[in-house]
Amino acid sequence: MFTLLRIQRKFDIFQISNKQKIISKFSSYNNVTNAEKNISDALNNQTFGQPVHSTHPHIVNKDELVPGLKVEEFQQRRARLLNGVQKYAADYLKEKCGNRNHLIIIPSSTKKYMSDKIPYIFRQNSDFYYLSGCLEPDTILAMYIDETGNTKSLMFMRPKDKHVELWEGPRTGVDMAVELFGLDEAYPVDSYENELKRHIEFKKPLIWFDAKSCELQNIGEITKKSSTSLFVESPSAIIQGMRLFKSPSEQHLMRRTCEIASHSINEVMSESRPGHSEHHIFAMIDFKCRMRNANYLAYPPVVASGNNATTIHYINNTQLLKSNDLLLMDAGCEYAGYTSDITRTWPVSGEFTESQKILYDVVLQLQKELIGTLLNEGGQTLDHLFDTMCLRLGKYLQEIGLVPKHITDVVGLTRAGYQFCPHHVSHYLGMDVHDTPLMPRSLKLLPGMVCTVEPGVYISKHRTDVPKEFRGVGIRIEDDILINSDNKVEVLTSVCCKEIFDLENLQKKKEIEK
Ligand SMILES: [Mn+2]
Repeated sequence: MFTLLRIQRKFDIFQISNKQKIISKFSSYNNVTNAEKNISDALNNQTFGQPVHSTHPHIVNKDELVPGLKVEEFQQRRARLLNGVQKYAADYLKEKCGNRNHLIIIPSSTKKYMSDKIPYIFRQNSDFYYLSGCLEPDTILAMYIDETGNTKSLMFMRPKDKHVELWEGPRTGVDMAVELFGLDEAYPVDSYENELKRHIEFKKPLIWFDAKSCELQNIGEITKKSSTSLFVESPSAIIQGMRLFKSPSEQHLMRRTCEIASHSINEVMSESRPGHSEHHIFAMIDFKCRMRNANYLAYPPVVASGNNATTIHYINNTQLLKSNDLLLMDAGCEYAGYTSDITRTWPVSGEFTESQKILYDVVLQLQKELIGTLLNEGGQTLDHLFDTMCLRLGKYLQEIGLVPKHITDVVGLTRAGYQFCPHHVSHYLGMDVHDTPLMPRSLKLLPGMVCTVEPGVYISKHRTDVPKEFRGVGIRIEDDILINSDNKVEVLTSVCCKEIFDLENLQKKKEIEK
């Protein structure tokens, strides 16, 4: 209870600071012409540790730091966060900690290896990327605000190293970091301990650091060791409170990642045939998303045919597709740090059987109703939407004879519905697939929020309490939804087919094209 209250307060703090007009106190990037000149000069003999406009004009536009986002947006985020922690401390931590100086420390991800020197694809820590725009591993962002409201952002970078760069590719280095990321100062990562000690001695700040999520082991230890005499608080809930609301540029990126996955899934549905393996379908969706410039799939996709679809997290993807089966695919991609998350279920043969059609129609009607309920009674929060789903699913399944007629009360029908769909109907979506998990699903939906709507029905082949023709079937339909600036429900994945007529036509159309 106590933790929840703290998270709620950290969320509220942002709501208040969000309404204030925060004036950026950063000065080092004001002289844009100078900065641009320096960057372009530097490019003659050096490159950066991530795509920038000069080296990758096909990825990053002229005025952007990373695809879709300008450096000013990152500066504003840092300023809002600093104001947020100061306000939170003034309201709730006064008695425990009288200090008005705050230091926020956000480490990046580190590289991970599958075996000796063989790396996994690197993925940046979302909080770190959200606040810095930096795509390099083993880097630290530190932000500071004092009692008079003076702020500073600095980063500890991996230094340039000719030998290592020969193997691993270029690093941005210390010298270019200030201008590229719009910081006040930059230091080599080796000097972190000394700089931290100096700052702590001089300012005695309240430290905002989340040791649990810190992947950089030595940085975690140094930070803990250096701050033993100080009050340490996690900044995660405040940052997630910010990330929960997507800015206009983020909304644009969400639209893009959802479009990429939607078009790709339409193609996969039209090209899948009996005899393919689930593994082939995985390869197809991966290929099609990347060909549309997604970085990679956002998660290992579920490609589950027939009874496999009743295992909710089935990712083995090893079975062959059989003619009379349904195929459930839960797949999404990551584009410029933003993810999509879609599920479609379609008939392998291109035609639903009668019983499949009946069950699919229940899930489809329910899913469309739930989307229509968002922002209204029964759909004002994700938890409300879940209750609505369970009750209606219970009722609709009763209508087709899968739930006993004698159950008539709300609790009984809700429980019956839940037995057929034992997962939540929605989660927040953004830079992470299960985005901002510290944010409760009991928050009222507001403009800028993105979530999924994903009811399902799962009936194992071993169940004996439903008619035989409905056994061994898993169906889920999942779309991604934005509450847009007009406070309207915008379905970001609306181009992805889900009507029975369209699904049955996709394969036929593909045959005619040949
Ligand atoms: Mn989902």
